[in-house]
This record gives sequence, C-alpha cells and structure tokens, in this order.
Amino acid sequence: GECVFHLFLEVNQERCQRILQEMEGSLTARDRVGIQDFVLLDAYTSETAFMDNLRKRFNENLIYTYIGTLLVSVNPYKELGIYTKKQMDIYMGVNFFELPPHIFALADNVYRTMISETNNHFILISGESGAGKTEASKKVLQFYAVCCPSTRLLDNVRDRLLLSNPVLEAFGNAKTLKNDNSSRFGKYMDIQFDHQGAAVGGHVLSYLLEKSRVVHQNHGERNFHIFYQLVEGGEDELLRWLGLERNCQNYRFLIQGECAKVSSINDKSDWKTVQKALTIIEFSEKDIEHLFAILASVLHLGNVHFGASALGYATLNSSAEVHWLSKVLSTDTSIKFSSNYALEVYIVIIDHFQVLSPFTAEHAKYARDALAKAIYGRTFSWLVNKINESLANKDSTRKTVIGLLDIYGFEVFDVNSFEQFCINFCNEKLQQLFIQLTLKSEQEEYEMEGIEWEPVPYFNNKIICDLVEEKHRGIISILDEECLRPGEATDFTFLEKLEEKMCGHPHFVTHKLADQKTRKTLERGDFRLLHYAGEVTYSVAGFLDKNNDLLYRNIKEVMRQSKNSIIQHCFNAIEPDGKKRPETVATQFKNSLAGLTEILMTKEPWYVRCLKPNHCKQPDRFDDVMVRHQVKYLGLMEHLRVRRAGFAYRRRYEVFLKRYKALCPDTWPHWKGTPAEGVQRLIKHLGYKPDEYKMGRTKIFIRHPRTLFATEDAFEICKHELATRIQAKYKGY
Ligand code: AOV
Ligand code: MG
Repeated sequence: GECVFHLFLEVNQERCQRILQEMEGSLTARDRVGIQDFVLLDAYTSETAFMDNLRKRFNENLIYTYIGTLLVSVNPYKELGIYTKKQMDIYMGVNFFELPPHIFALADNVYRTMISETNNHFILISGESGAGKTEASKKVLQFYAVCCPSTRLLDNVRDRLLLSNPVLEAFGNAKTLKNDNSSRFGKYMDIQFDHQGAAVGGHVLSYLLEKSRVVHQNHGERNFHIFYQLVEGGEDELLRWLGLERNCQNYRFLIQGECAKVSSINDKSDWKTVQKALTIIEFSEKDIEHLFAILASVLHLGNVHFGASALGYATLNSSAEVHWLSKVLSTDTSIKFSSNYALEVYIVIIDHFQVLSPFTAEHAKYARDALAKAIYGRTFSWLVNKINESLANKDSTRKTVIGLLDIYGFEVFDVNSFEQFCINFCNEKLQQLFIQLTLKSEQEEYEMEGIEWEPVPYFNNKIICDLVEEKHRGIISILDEECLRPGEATDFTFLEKLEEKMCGHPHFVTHKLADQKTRKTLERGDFRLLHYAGEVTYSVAGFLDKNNDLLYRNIKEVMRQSKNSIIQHCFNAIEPDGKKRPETVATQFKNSLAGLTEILMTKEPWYVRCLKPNHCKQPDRFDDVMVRHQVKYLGLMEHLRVRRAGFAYRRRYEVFLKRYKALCPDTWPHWKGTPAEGVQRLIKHLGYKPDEYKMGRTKIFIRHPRTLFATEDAFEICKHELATRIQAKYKGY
C-alpha cells in the first residue's frame, strides 16, 4: 500500500497548493468584491468592517457570503442569472471554499455530508419577512431535483417534490405590505434519499395558516393567491359552473386591501402552473373539481349579506349567493343554507342545555366568517395531506433525510394582531434553537472537551420565549385562561390580566409603563413586546376569538351533509366531545413548535441567514441602518466570533479514525492503541499543522473546513486507487 499513500499525498498537496493560490488570487480582488468568508476578515470583531464587506459584495451582485459554513444571503430583488443548470453543474461535488459562496454550494455540501456519514440534516432558513427565505428553499429543492442521481422510476418523485411548491404557495402565500409572495404558513419539508443518494420521497409539515386573511385583508394586501388565480385564469366553462364572474372586484373577500391586481404577479399563468402541478401530484379529477368548488364557495360566502329585522335579528338578503353556495358545496336541499338554518340559528351550549337563539346581524356575520375560515383552513390541511400521500415513499428501506425549514419571517405592521403574535413567537423560538445549537452548545462543548476558550457573550432570547410560552405564567397561558371564561372575559380583561402579571418584565410594556421603557406611547388596547428582532405593539382586539376559533355546531352539521368529498372529509374528522375542550389555537401552535424543535434537534443543522436590503422591495438599494439592525439581532457578529475563535469541524476520535485510517500505514488496517493516539499518528502522517487542530477529551477539533476537505479528498483518491488495484487483481485471474 505504500505507493498509494504517496500518490494521494502528492495529489493532495498539489490540490491544496492550487486552492491556496486561488485564495490568494481572490485576495487581490478583495478590494473590489470583498471577502467571501467573514472568518477571513482581518477586523473580524468590527461591525463596520462586516457591513463594509457585505455592502461591497452586494454592490457587485455578490449576494452570498459565508461565516464558516453558515450562509449569509442578501435579497437582490432582481434576477441574477445564477441559478441555471450550468451553475448547478459547477457547484456539484465541489468543495465549499473552492468556488464563490452560493446556496448551491451549501446544498451540495449538506448532501455529500449526508451521503458520507449516513445521517440526517436540516437547513434552517431564517430572516425577516421578504428577506428571501422561500426563494432560498426553492433553490435548494431545485438543486436536489436536478443534481441527485435518479432512475426513470423516480423521475415522478422529483417532479412531485418540485411541483408541491407552486401548489402550496398558491394556497398558502399572499401579498402583504412586506412581501408580494409572503408565506402565510410555516413549512417544514423532509426530502428523503436512498443509500445511493437518489431523492425517493418527501414529507411536508405545515404550521398555523393565517386563516383570518380569507375574510379580511389590510389595505395594500391580498387574499391567498389561489382565489385571484381562479377568477383571472379559470376557464369560462369552469367559472360558469361555479357561478363566478371573471372580475375580482365582484368579490368582497378579494378587494378589502384594494389591490386585487399586482404588477409583480401573473395570476393567469400561475393558474396554469398550479393546474398542471395538481395533475402531476395525482389529484384526481374529482378532487380538483371539489377543490375549485370549495374556493368558489368561499367567494360566494363572502358576498352573503345580512340585514337586521325590527327585533334586531339577522335577515338574509342574498338568495343568489346562498343558491350558489348550496350548489357548489352540494349540500342537500333539505338542509340548504336557507334562511332559517345554518346561518341564522345559533345554538349555545350552557350546561348541557341547548338553547336555540336567533342570530343578531353581528353574530350572523361572525358565523359566516368563521365558516369561511374553517372551510379554507381545513381544506389547506387536506391539501397538505394529499401532497404527502403523493410524496410518500412506500419502500421501507432506511432513508436519510434533509429537512428544509421555511417559515413566515418576523413581521411588524402598523397594526399587529394575534397572527403577528404567533408568527413572531415562532421566529423567537427558531432564534432560540439557533442560539442553543450554535452559540450555547458550541461553547459548552469546548468547555466539556477541555479546550481553552475565551467565552463570547451573546443575548439569549430565552427570556422572551418564556414570557410567551411558560406554563401557567406565560402570555399564552393567560390568554387560554381567559378563553375558559366565555361570557365574562373579553380582550380587555385579558389585557388587564397581562398588565397585572407581566408588569415589570423587561420585555413587556403596557400603556402605563410605555414612557419609561420606550419613548413611544401606547394606546389603551395595546401591549408591546420587546422581541429579539425589535419591538412590536400588539392590539388585543380579536385575541380571544382567534384563539378560541369556534365554529357553531349546527354549521358543522350542515357541512357534514355536503356531497363534496373534501368538505365531508374535513368536517367529519372526529372532534373531541363537548366536555373536553379542544386545544386553543395558540396552545396548539406552541405544541407543534415544540414538536418541530424535537424533530430538528435529532438532525445536523445548517444555516442560511437571509437579510433584507431595503423596505421598498427594490434592487441595488442597500439601506445601511436596516441591514445593520438585522446583522445585530440575527447574532451574526457573535456567530462570527465563535466561528473565528473556534473550530469548524469536530469528530469523535473513533469516527475520525475509522473513516481515515487507510491513509496512514501505521493505522491501517488495525490500530492497537487508543483512538486518540491513532488519530494523532494519522494526522501527523497527513501533515496537519499544530494551529489547524486541537485534541479534546473525546474529539478532534479542526479549525478550517479546507483541512477536512483535503483529508476527504485524499480518502477518495485512496478508495479509488484501492478499487482499481482490486479490479486489476481480478483481471489477472
Ligand atoms: P421570505 O420568504 O423571506 O419572506 P421571499 O423568499 O418570498 O421572502 O422573497 C421575497 C421576494 O424577493 C421574492 O418574491 C423575489 O422577488 C425576491 N427575491 C428573494 N430572493 C431572491 C433571489 N435570490 N434572487 C432574486 N430575487 C429574490 V415571508 O415568506 O414574507 O417571511 O413570510
Ligand atoms: Mg416566505
């Protein structure tokens, strides 16, 4: 074996030399394009130097920069032509630091690590609303779909994986003031690979869809894309069948934001894409028909009007809409949405007595909207399930997965409600996960391994997570308590309780204390949270209702009778009986996020941190103050410091030795001493420099990715050489 080692050591050296030369070459260009890895920045503790580098690169259309293996991305708000097949080929199978930073490089690196270590990974994509998370996640998925090996049989898995995106986006994304294609649900997608690295399946978990958008949009915002796509793009015959007219202006649920048309969105062509996708994901014709019928029913429902009788009861003034409603949902004629049934009768359950009471007009509207939200929300869940059925891999051999997390980013509007509270809490939790996985555990590990270490201080947002979610004491608990007192509690009693219990908390501000903690005053119905990413003022109006999310019982009954199979399915799911209260929305969300954290904790993390360059969605504008703020709250400086002082890679001695022992005659084929000694012998043979690594109690720590990559290359060559020799040997026989 001796000559094999010499061969790869030479090749290895040559390669290292080349890489070093390239890196030096790029150093001369550094004045213009900046440095591609912040770890190499001389003044790495200076925020100004960090910002200079980021801005310099942005101005050269270089939107990606590394901090070690973490990818920082700045939204260019323009097409850069860097996501072509050609680019994919360039990045495929090439080591991280040999090419300019790219989302493909990260995707490729995750993939190859997964293959070589046969373990599970996830990519956490974070950043505020409009920073580019969803685009990044799509690029990763596209990279895998194009670059991973595949068989004819699996081609359709690839297509389905790819096409699940436009469908979920059509139903779950909408134009907001922050982003024309804003995700209004959280999405975690597992891509499953077989042992040969082919993508063989997938699974989507969705988190809390912002249902309220179905019935209400703020000025400058839209309902979910799919409605506009249907009205703009639906075939004449289809619209006729659904009783719809080709004019968004005719539908109350589509025009509250007064911007049904958006220049950056082509609803017509998106409709075509979605239709094609639905077919490929194997929705049956019936499913598709029923799905469109449901969309139409929501639009008709939005146009149902109520008047008030002399006694103050609701009267129904919309026979045409009700006619179409019963038609598209095929509810039985005997239990139509008629004037004396579902929408006007209200059953209140008080201590097992059912009291029939007529709706007031106000109640009737409320019930109508609750129904529209329920129909849409449940249909969305059905859709996700359906997609999962289609992506499911039936073969039971062991798979490894790469998880992609793309959620709604942190957002602050002029008026923030329950939805923003949930979304921002979710971001708070993900920041906490990031902190735990990087800043905290990283430093704890050095300590445990006995590696000399100067601790890097950082802001831990756990205090804010606790403020929101702590058992019995957090905001969600207090909200749930109030939801348990129907009739007595109101949004204002909730606020009063909050003020009483949270008073004095460093991240909670009431209108009474507003002047002391922040300069801005607060309205009476507001409370303010000082989030890790900035302060947000929440208006309590609607918190209780949205958290309860009640649907009147007899409306459910009517829905169950529908001949529409999706509706039937959505409203037939077993519901907890009257006595046991269903979990509130916030508690369900809190629990599902805890579940997500658990899923992620078992996988190896990779990070993409997305930055938004300006508030106006415009290219070539780099707003210094705004970007600096994001760099701060995302903890990028701290991350850089930990990375710079620390070690990019670590492997347990056993693992490291087992993988690379063939690279050294002393450790091959068996090493008799301790794994640590074996590793020491091995890396001496490979020529590691003293400052490139450190030996911990149980692990070797390697400072720079290039050292490990070079070792990995040597290993590849060694493997190849051995294989050739074995082949040659067999030929001889
Ligand atoms: P988000 O996912 O982070 O916001 P998106 O990924 O939807 O943000 O990006 C917003 C818009 O910015 C996109 O629709 C594109 O127009 C543009 N954009 C983002 N990344 C790129 C890129 N790499 N190249 C070109 N344009 C880009 V939210 O879902 O609202 O939190 O909830
Ligand atoms: Mg998004």
